[in-house]
Amino acid sequence: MAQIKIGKLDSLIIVDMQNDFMPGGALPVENALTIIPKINRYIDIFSKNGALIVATRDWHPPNHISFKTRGGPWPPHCIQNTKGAEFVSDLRLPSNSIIISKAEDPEKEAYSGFDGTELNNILKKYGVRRVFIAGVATDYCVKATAIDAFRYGYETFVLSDGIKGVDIPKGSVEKAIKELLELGIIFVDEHDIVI
Ligand code: VGL
Ligand code: ZN
Repeated sequence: MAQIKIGKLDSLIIVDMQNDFMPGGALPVENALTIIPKINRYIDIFSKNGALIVATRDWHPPNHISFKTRGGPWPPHCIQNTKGAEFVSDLRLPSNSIIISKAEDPEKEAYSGFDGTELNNILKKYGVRRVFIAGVATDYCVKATAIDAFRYGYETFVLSDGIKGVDIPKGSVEKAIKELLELGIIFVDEHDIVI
């Protein structure tokens, strides 16, 4: 068991905890509601210790290329300024959280929170060295965000008890976790964090 002390050079990155990814939403992630209390606990721990809280959101125009209506793999979801794109109301995001909107270009899929956004510049500006990633979906946006964080030079942790995947196609969650581990990304859970 690791003993990780959270501090000012750390960032909690909460990926896409939006209504459309919850059960009943347009692109539901099974059991995604169950990680909300856990993520709220992480928010408490990280903010108490002065870490930067970041929340990414999938923020598509209505004609996004990833939608089935345009031959893409996904039903229309997280359309800008709709209820489905709002953060889950039970998520206790602090008012000073950094919100990163992504995948806004209608012609380009962007799973990573770093892709086409200011996220790397913001993390650098705050002097962040380690990132801890939670949210959905393990096999898409969590995975892509973790890989980019690692490539940009951040020590990258995935919070294994704070993620859920879509597993489309079947086996993609397991494959994603294997890929992240092989790259050098570290999986930890609440027990590894000193409170
Ligand atoms: C996501 C599929 C499509 C995600 C976003 O947040 O992981 N997955 N758009
Ligand atoms: Zn999307």
